[in-house]
Amino acid sequence: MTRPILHHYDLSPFAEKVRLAFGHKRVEWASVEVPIWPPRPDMVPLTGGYRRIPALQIGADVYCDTALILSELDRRYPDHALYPAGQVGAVTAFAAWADAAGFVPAATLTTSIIGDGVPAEFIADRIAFMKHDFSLAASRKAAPVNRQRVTALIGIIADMLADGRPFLFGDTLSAADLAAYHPLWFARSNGGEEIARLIPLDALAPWMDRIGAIGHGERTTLTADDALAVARDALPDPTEGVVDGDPGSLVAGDAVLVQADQANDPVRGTLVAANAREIVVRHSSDVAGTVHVHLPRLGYAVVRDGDA
Ligand SMILES: N[C@@H](CCC(=O)N[C@@H](CS)C(=O)NCC(=O)O)C(=O)O
Repeated sequence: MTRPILHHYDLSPFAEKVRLAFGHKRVEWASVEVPIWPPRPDMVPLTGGYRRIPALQIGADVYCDTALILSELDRRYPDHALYPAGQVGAVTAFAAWADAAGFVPAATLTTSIIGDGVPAEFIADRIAFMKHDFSLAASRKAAPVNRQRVTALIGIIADMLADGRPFLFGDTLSAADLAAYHPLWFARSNGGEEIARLIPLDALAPWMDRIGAIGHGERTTLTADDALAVARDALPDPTEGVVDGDPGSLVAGDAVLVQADQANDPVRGTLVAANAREIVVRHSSDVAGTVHVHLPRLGYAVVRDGDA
């Protein structure tokens, strides 16, 4: 099977979800290190404009957003399912909520401690892209509100684990655990001892340690140039299973723009297929050749290019 390639940086909480998924499924993968702030000239030709981290490349297919990346990993490596049978909907909905609830509050509590060491370029980029200020001063000012938000997340996780179950949805790890875990992982790994004052994690420590112990599977390193060559030398997989049935009445062959609800990094290309779970767009460039860019349906809208 073609080796999956993860475009990411080590500090990325969302990428940690996928690295742990590789560990859980015992998958061999290749790591392409991406700069922590753009420009990302070697990644964007593969994603058609999506700039966020991580992106998963398998040959000439590129999967954006961890929600879809994890379900694609389940499709290709069904053992140790992250969306367990009978719980797919509940896990998907919980994970979408936890991703949104935890990431910015936990990251901003962390920068309220370490913000002085954060490069000015990073702060300026995230203000422009996310309209969010990670500077020390702004993070400290926002700390009381972010503590409340993270406390709510921790309370829900604690409630779910209260009956002694090892993972949020039962005996096995699911995408729900990874979504609830990654913001707390980032805070615990980067916030030093002081983070315990802002985010009391003691009650969740056994659950977090259980997840951390999964590790990242077998990781090798690949250059960005080599990843582009992999895409150029491959053909996208047939899109069987993703039937032509877009609820917005678009059809395969239309020039489209796929826009996230919560971020401004639209993907441009030609619609290949779309259904209730996934949108597939063809994108071509000299450096990457023709790729299929896959995005989740939940949280994204596809419109005719020019109508946006
Ligand atoms: N919904 C996306 C969110 C990804 C995301 O926001 N990732 C962060 C890094 S952890 C990011 O891309 N930040 C801006 C950037 O690096 O350009 C997912 O699940 O993959």
